[in-house]
Amino acid sequence: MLTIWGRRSAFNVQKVLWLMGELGLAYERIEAGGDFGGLDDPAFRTLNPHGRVPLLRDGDVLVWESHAILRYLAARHGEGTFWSPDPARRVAADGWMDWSQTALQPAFLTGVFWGGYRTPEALRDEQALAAALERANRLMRRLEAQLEGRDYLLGETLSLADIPTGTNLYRYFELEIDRPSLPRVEAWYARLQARPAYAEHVMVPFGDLKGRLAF
Ligand SMILES: N[C@@H](CCC(=O)N[C@@H](CS)C(=O)NCC(=O)O)C(=O)O
Repeated sequence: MLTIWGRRSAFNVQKVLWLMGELGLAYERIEAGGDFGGLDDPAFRTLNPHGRVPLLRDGDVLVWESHAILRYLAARHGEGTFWSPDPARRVAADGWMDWSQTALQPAFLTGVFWGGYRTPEALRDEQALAAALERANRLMRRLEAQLEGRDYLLGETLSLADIPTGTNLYRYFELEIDRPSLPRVEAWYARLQARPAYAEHVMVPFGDLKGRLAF
């Protein structure tokens, strides 16, 4: 039995739950983080020394870091769909996953979502927020370019490349922010929204996070 620790409102947890849904995996989810707390408990720290969610347990195997979990689940359960034994086929998704973690997520999730929505108005650095939005919009235009002639980032079917990048879209399109024209990204987002696992695990209202920097 797979066990996943993490609250449903956590962006990094949502990526993993979405993939688990796509793979049709059965699992137990334990609430952790945010108002549920528990991340500093010694018992949790022995499982994940970093005190963060998501955390996955599969028998004796413990996996932390959302992208490590995505790759682990894809390798274990997604051969032929989300995983290929051929490194040359995997690497395209790897690139977008790492780009999402190191470029898009810092610009959008940290810079715009945290810097804007999660920061109380009086504490906001408007200049930094505007710069982050510009950066995020520029990166969204890269996705727009990649989607030319493709339904999903790597072609006709959903792949690991779509999971971390696509998880940004719900918040990106829900926030009241200036966005450039992104018709292909919007069409991609519509395709993702039509997937039951995306609707269930990523389209999670985030009103309880407004103006809250505590976690
Ligand atoms: N790089 C890590 C980041 C993990 C992380 O920071 N998770 C956040 C939730 S998205 C967390 O644990 N926050 C503390 C909390 O929820 O209380 C990953 O991708 O798994």
